[in-house]
Amino acid sequence: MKSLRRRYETLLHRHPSNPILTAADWPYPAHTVFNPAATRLGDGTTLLLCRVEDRRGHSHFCAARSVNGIDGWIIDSKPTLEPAPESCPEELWGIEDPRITFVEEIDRYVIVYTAFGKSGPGVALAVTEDFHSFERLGLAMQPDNKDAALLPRRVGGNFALVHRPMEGDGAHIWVSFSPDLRNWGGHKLMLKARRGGWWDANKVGLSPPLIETPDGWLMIYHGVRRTGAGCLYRLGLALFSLDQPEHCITRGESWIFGPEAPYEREGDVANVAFPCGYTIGDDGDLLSLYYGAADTSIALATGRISSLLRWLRENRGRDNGRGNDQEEEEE
Ligand code: BMA
Repeated sequence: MKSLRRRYETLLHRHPSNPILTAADWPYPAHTVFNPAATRLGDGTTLLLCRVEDRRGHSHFCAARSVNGIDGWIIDSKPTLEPAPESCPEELWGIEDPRITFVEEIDRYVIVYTAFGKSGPGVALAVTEDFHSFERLGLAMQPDNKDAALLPRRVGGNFALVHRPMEGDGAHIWVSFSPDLRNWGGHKLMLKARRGGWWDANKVGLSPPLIETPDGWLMIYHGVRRTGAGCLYRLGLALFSLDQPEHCITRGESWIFGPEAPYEREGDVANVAFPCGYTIGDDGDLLSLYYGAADTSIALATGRISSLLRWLRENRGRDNGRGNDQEEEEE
């Protein structure tokens, strides 16, 4: 088993001080902290917007700031953004899994998150300048939908939102467009879950926001494998056209990162590595990926964008985002 695994290339390296943040670090009572959004502020500081779950089972967001993005975190002394069920009933049971995109056009950070209410999880947007005050734009995608993030600029004149509606038993990744971040349409299927025995069969979802590269939009997505012992959340790669993000250029065949470390294997939800954010180093290539480990703590893995793109070129699957339709057609 050991020798087999050694033959796969390691693209994302776990930080030796993982998990870098746990509920024990919190300045107020918290059950678990996980699935953080990430961004670099104007002065280079790393900001994580962490999902904090309390003992009611409800989540809110809390900001943690660090100069090096690894340690020395300064954590807000109280929740940074709390659910507002009186004005937003869709947030009755909490807000979860934020993703941050800085949008130059409006000079603001857009936070896309899961609003969890009586109708199920939906996709909501909020805008902020400073992570102290927030303007909610409301629900962009009605339930059942999650795993969403905004592109940093307009494409073909419109903002673009990547998201994951549930479709019966399956779940595929879609992209939708808006002139004003409030009205969404032009929905296009972006990446289909494969079927059968694949690691990403039946259910896929966007992990952190897309990464803009000269070769295209690089997507890190998760595939959910259902097993007799529960679900396995693993990460794969795909690349999409810069002008037409619904057009998949390349999709990798294998997963590149999955739960292996004890803190990913054990926790409230075992076998989960769930990134919602990254930062990019000053060289434009070093990727620091922040992820929730077992829905319990926050961990960091680093890699190079150039290595992910090279791996994709070397490990491209035959499909172009259509799942394994072609494989089935050929049977
Ligand atoms: C997904 C999301 C994540 C969570 C994961 C594993 O559906 O709800 O918040 O980390 O399941 O439990």
